Amino acid sequence: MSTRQGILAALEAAGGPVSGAELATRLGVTRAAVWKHIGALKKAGYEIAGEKAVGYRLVSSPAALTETTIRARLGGARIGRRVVVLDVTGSTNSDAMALGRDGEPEGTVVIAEEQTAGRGRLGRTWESRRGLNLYASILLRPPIEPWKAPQLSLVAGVAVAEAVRAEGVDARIKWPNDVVTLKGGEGGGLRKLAGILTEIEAEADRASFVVVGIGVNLNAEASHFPAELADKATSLRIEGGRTVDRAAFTARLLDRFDDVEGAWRRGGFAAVAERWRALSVLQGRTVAVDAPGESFRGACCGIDDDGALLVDTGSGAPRRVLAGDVTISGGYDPCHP
Ligand code: BT5
Repeated sequence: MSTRQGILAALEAAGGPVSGAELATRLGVTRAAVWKHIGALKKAGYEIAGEKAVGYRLVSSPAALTETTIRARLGGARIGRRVVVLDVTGSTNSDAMALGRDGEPEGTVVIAEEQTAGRGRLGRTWESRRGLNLYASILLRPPIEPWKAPQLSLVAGVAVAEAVRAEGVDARIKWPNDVVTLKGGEGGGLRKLAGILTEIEAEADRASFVVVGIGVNLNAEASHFPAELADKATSLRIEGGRTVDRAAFTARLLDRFDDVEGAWRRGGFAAVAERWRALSVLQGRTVAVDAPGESFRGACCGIDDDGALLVDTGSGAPRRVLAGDVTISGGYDPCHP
């Protein structure tokens, strides 16, 4: 943590005034250095009141995402050890892939205020309007066989859903890579709050690096979505009715990801499967599966410990789906594995 981040973290933790002398002692710098850093933080958009006898008090943080605003709130040391915040970029996933090729260590996160070529799976577009939401890509170097990389989308789904739920919004996961809310309760339609795109660069039997891209709609209003997403997309603001502190949300999400991904790395997908299942929206529903080379319907029986979706088509053992798109096509259906 830099001195500047340290000052910010101390002011945030105090919630009230902290004297310049105390900040200087805690951070091992002179009072003049504290004064200089306070000046720089003010320039960066922080409102900091300086009261003579009592010290400095943080009044408000800037609305823009910055490395300082995010890192000052991070608990974990691994994910977010470096945070690169860009104003505008094509796709943060492309940027993180490029860093991966250049030998960047894992844990670096690329974030942008706006993406001009934000992407989903299979060449689809991710709407990435400026200044409202979160577009983040995490670079990882897990020592895994390439086929396991899609499990990281499931891992990220748990982290996103848990971070959203901490904001009081009932988020669920839709296999493989959507975080959704249920419009009108269990029987209603789904609205997409977040999407995840995991990309990999690999040798034949080992991943070189993996990039987990996460897009979360935070402060978008209904009018910000294009017409074709009007009844498919939602945001934390729409669901919760208040503006989300994007830096605080980002830090919470990265900490959750640190936790879930750490468990996955130590114990495989089996170690996080229960957390995933508790959040799944497909369990017991009739679903239509559109997988590479095959389409079918059946009752969703959950996922196995590799992260494959299990679908009971009524003939023999449930089918294992490793990749594809799933839509809910009916009500609840008992599963007969
Ligand atoms: C995804 O793909 O859901 C993965 C989205 C990943 C986005 C992040 S942002 C940071 C990083 N950088 C990138 O370039 N990408 C990642 P998929 O399952 O294919 O869903 C795409 C579909 O979701 C689109 O075809 C639309 O129907 C819908 N969609 C697009 N933008 C949306 C948005 N902002 N909110 C909700 N739904 C959206």
